[in-house]
Amino acid sequence: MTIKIARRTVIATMAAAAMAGTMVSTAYAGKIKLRMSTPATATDFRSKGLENIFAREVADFATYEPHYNDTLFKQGTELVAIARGNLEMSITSAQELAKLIPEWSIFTAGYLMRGPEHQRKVFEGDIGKEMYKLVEDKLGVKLLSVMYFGTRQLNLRIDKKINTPADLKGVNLRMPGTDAWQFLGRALGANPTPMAFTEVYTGLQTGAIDGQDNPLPTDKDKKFYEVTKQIVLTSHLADMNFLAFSKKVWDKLTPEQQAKVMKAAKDACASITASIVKNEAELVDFFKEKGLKVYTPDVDSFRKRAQKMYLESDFSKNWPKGMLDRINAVK
Ligand code: KDO
Repeated sequence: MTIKIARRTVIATMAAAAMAGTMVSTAYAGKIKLRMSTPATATDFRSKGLENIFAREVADFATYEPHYNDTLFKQGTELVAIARGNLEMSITSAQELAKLIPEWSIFTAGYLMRGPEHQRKVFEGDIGKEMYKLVEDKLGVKLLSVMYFGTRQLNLRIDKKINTPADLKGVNLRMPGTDAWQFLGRALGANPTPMAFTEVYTGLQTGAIDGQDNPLPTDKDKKFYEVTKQIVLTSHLADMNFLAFSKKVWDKLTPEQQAKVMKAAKDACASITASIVKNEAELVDFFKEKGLKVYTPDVDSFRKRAQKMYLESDFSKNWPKGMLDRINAVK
């Protein structure tokens, strides 16, 4: 009798377990590990926003494990690592996506995106749905949310007054390593040099480069003001990042867990955007107090040159038909 009950009990338990599906496997398998790799520092607004908000909101079923300063994967290799199942999350960019999906290069064009609100409306609307689907289908990466990263400005260690693109002729401007970034450097009139983000401070300190471009909050967080003399407010790219998530991991989550991950991403990215907007507004005075010259050049001359170069570039041949007008039409 005992044996029979035991067998029936075992069968019933296994059937219940099968019906519960992932609930049982997730429960027994413990928390899902979400490794995130970024070249950014631990003090960067994006890093802090993800730790304080995203990590907390998914904590009942996932362990968020950030790796800063390129210590897990080198800048620009994260998307392939996620696609190969060796990484779960990263903070990616249109420039990195464009390397793998040429249509994305439209979002690397200088003077196109107008700022955080424009970015949010573009990527939370049909354009975002279409462009995110390309990434899911081609890379197995799910972009959870856009975040404003700040507007990129020139930051130089040389004294030369910069008013128009002609003034950047021969200036050795560090730009991140992808083709899209190098093209942006040329579109500004400079001589672009590829260099990893984590090497930029030393490059400025030693004179290996004449300058770099990043949003003001990054210039402060990385203390670039210690080794540079001026900030030229070209405002050449309202920059944005995307919280990238492994589709393989996403597909294993329950619908409730997927909803929590999505909400956690949106909450974190909204907070990061607000922090960067607020911080950016205060930083001109900060850099002037640090002894840097901070001034606005003839921005129109930079805008006109850059937009012409992008429209005539090979990049534009890959832009989805009508997409440029659709992006500009988002108010
Ligand atoms: C940089 O290398 O200058 C850059 O700002 C490029 C961005 O796309 C992004 O990779 C960023 O670095 C890192 O997140 C570090 O801030």
